[in-house]
Amino acid sequence: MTTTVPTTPYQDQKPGTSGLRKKVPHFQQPNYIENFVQAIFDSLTGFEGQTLVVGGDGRFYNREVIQIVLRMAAANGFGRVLVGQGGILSTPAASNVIRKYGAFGGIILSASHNPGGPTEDFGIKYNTGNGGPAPESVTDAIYARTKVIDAYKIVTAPDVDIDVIGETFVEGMSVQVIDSVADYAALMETLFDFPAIRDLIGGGFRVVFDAMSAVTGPYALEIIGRRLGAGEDAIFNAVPLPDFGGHHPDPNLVHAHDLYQRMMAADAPDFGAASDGDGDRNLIIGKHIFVTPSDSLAMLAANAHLAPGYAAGLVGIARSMPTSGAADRVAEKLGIPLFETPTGWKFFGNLLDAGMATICGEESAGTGSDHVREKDGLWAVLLWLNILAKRVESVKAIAEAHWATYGRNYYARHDYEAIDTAAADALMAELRGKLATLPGTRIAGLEVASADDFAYTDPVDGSVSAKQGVRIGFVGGSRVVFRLSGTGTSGATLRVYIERYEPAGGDLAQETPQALAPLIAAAEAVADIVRHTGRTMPDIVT
Ligand code: G16
Repeated sequence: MTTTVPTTPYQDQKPGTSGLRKKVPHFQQPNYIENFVQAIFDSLTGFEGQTLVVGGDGRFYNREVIQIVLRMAAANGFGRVLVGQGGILSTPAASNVIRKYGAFGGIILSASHNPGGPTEDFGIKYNTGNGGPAPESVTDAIYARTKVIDAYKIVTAPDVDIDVIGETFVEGMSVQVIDSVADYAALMETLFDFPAIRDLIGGGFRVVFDAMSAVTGPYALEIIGRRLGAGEDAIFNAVPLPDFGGHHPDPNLVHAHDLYQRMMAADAPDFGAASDGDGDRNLIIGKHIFVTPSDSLAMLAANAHLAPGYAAGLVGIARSMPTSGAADRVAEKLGIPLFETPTGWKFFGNLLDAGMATICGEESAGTGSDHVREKDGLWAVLLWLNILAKRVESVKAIAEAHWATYGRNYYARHDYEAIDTAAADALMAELRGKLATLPGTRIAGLEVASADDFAYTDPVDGSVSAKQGVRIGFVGGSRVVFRLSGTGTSGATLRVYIERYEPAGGDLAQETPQALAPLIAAAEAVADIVRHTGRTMPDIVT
């Protein structure tokens, strides 16, 4: 039986960089989930009788919310829902399921790399029929609806057993619980040379993967552990836990420190990797060398033709604005376009759909391609392994050869987390206020060549996204970029992106902190971070 339940709106349900993310207790307020889900459905048309995909990264509250979504999808008229077994679907796997089964869209329950648990983070994101995050036009419509919503629709029905593969019905709507891994693993086999990777690993090449007690465990066990023969012992923290074992499932050098230590040890394996809460991010560490996400994008693009799925070459490369310019040089050499988009994977969707870009990447540890419409952590790992299998060189040798050809973009991101929102806004406002006067002046000894607030005009639909980050470029090609994160859940997070280009033939073997020291000083001088935030050090350096 369908009931229309009166509700009152919340004013804070504005989706951020990637969906609505809040603390679990916030989501547990009366009707908070129901309002948002109904606002999603109210913003869509034509889904009656269609298929919805639902899954998440297994974090705390995932199962409860799935049951609510099932009852509301039935009440709103969907014909079928595909649910990952146990409620598990990595974000790229969900994107694949949406595309493969021609679904109308999908609801992905994740707060990505943010911690999980009863007092930690939860998130809801809507993806459209192309498998990608809803564009701003849709998220804006959802937000507008949340502010005035006065009722939601739900059926009365018992919980569906989402642990058993098979079909059940909720008030006439089919619910199919599907294997979380099978479709994704099959897709990966079409893209990469599995026999070559198997031979590499069989020949003694040692691979380790840290699933960080998050969603990629089952995927990595099946693909890397079994199909590629690395064995189950090669996968650490392989069981998805609702609280990620109390850890922060963010594959960076701080939160994947154990992996880093292991890869720097004398007897390190040849290749180490990790993924995040929902499986869309990646960390790549070769024996004794960390590969920055920006470099990884460039190196993957330069070598992608070695994988069967990309043997025909790339049509274009896209990167988010704060991502380093390393990929630009690869695009230039390949004679293909390079697109610079705002932060947020959703901005790649149009380029991928229009066949204008094949590979995309972001400094925030996201890389992916046109195989789905999300960034894809395991995809990046497998492409690296495919390249390693074909080049039969170490990660370090590949990286050094790359820099020798293209030059090196020394790069770091400094995050100042949970700072006072008003202080962060003031810092950005002050910066914006002086942009026009900066070119031609010197900051901490460096001459400013350009200063602006990045605005993007989508080349496909002409939509404009303004105020996407302050960029200050220096003579010689170095730059610092400032923006506030759109994914944090406590106060504001200031991100400072620092990049210095060293051409081929220059000093390519410096330590990154030393290479960037003058720029770090310039960032402080121009933004007055200490004065605004009271912080003398970033919380995280990646
Ligand atoms: C999301 C987005 C990414 C973005 C990242 C960081 O990733 O999908 O495009 O780069 O957030 O965004 P921000 O700098 O605004 O915090 P994820 O992995 O959290 O879904």
